[in-house]
Amino acid sequence: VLLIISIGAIRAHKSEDETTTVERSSKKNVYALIMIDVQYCFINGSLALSNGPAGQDGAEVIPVINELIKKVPFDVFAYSLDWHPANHISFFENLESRKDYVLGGDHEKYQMFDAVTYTGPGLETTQILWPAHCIQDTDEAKLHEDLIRLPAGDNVVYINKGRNPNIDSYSAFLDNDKIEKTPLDNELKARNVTHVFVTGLALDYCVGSTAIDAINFGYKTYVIEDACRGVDGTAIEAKLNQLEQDGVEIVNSHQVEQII
Ligand code: VGL
Ligand code: ZN
Repeated sequence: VLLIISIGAIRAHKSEDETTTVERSSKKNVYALIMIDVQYCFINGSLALSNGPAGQDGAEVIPVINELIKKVPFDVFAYSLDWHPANHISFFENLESRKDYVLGGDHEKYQMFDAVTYTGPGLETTQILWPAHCIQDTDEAKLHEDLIRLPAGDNVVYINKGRNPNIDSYSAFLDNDKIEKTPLDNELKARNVTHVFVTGLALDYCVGSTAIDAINFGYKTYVIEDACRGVDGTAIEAKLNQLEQDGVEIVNSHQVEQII
């Protein structure tokens, strides 16, 4: 038995080395640009970043992203849209209808932008109470018209997230409880993507969560800082530092051409 185990161990060792060598010499880098939620709701709509602390102008990411699309030879482009049903759990306006699920009861004490913990059958989540935003098929849920919108196809994917009324989805990969995947990971893996560059809105929520999940799903992950804006304009530096500590590379849009 010992002999068999040790032979197995040697084999495993050997094949591991071989795979590493093969991967190093032949694995091609495939680069994706991910554009998070460049929608009117976050620019001049119901959750406009300009209303946040040290208000930011979400529209400023558009020329930066357009330049990247035009100048940098990305292999794959992914657009996400925050895409909520009207009864979504993240809306402050829906707190009353979900009051039976508020941990500790007492739903009346909560205000817009507070965090509330909901528990109940199939529900266990801490949720910031956002103003109703990005409701499916409304005008403000559209991508901003100035953003270059490539037609969906071989190298272009569109991801609508936050569709489940009972759980939010900051990340374009996974819901906030990390249970249900969107199609993004599979779409990127199907195209052999190895490196992702994350841009868009908002840095401190959907961009950040997408970048962290990208690392967890095995992608070399970059955030292009001048192609992002945040909800809390006072905390951008801190958020970037935190992402860097978590393994994300923070780059400027002008550096991207040298990386690819
Ligand atoms: C977002 C808050 C709520 C975002 C989406 O796109 O960053 N933030 N829903
Ligand atoms: Zn949302």
